[in-house]
Amino acid sequence: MVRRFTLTEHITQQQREYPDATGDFTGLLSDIAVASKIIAHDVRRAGIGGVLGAAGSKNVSGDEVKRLDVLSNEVFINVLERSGHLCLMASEENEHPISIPADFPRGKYVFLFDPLDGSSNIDGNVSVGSIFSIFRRLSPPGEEGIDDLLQPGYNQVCAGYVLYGSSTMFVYTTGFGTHGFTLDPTVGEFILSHENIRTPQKGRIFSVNEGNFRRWNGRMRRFVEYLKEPAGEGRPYTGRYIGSLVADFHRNLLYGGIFLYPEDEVHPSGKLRLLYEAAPIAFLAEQAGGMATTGKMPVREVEPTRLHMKVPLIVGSAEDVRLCLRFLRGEKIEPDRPG
Ligand code: P6P
Repeated sequence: MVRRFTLTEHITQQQREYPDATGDFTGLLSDIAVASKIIAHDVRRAGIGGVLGAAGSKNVSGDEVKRLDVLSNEVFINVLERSGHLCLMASEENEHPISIPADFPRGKYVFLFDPLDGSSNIDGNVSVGSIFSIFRRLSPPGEEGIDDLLQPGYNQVCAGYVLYGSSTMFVYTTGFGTHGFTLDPTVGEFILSHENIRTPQKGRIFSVNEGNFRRWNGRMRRFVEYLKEPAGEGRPYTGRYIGSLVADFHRNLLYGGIFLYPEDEVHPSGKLRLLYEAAPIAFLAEQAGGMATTGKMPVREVEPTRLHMKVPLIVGSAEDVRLCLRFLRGEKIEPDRPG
């Protein structure tokens, strides 16, 4: 019989890297997996569960909220607030930090999440995902607050996403590599399917919403035009854009390539949120051998100033990201010489 390594076993094995571990973190990740399975069940039957369509409101970032956004948000909050591992949470769907109710124990971690990223696609049955980031609290017990949440990406103790795609995948890192698990619905367990993912150093895919082309600065335009030039050695790149960050990122992580959501005239700081989208994605990419930058600095070095602040995101295969940075610095890249 083939040995099937479950997520719980993998987390427990990783816990052994920390001799003084209390099992707190293992419990938290297991609870995140439980919430993910509940959401996967709801997403998979959305069309018949009466949870498609708009919820009739907008979130703090101005995005239209879908019924499944509300449902997924409630699942994460209800499962995790009682876990005893957290002292505070923050969600894309909540303008303010989410406190742990007084009748539940508080723990030493904070949890930031986008409960259902890409949900604008859900009515069209396109893949969506949940993204999360975990920090240790900085404040002493009883004094938790916004400063526990506004931490730079290099402070993350864990980052991950759940991809509700052709299969449901749980991908996470604790700084010991990026690992992928596929949900076996027959037993309700996430099974290790992609151990220690290594993203190709150079890809042939670029993922960007070219509808914004005219809004980009000239250097970004030149970079994307360069990728599209038929020039032998791997160009033109293939354009692949789903419009769902987790789905676009996951494909490029495995195949190689570059994802871009740059700043433009309408999105002066880009569109993606730092704390629960760009920073966790950056951690996962770097742990797989990739790179993630705002175009001016590594994403994980950005010091957050606001809970829902946005940053430009350029992430993926290291050689492709470095080439993009050369264009953004204004270097002249000879057309016939690879970047
Ligand atoms: P656009 C989904 O709304 C999202 O937040 C990300 O998942 C995705 O990468 C991006 O926005 C798509 O934005 O402007 O191309 O539709």
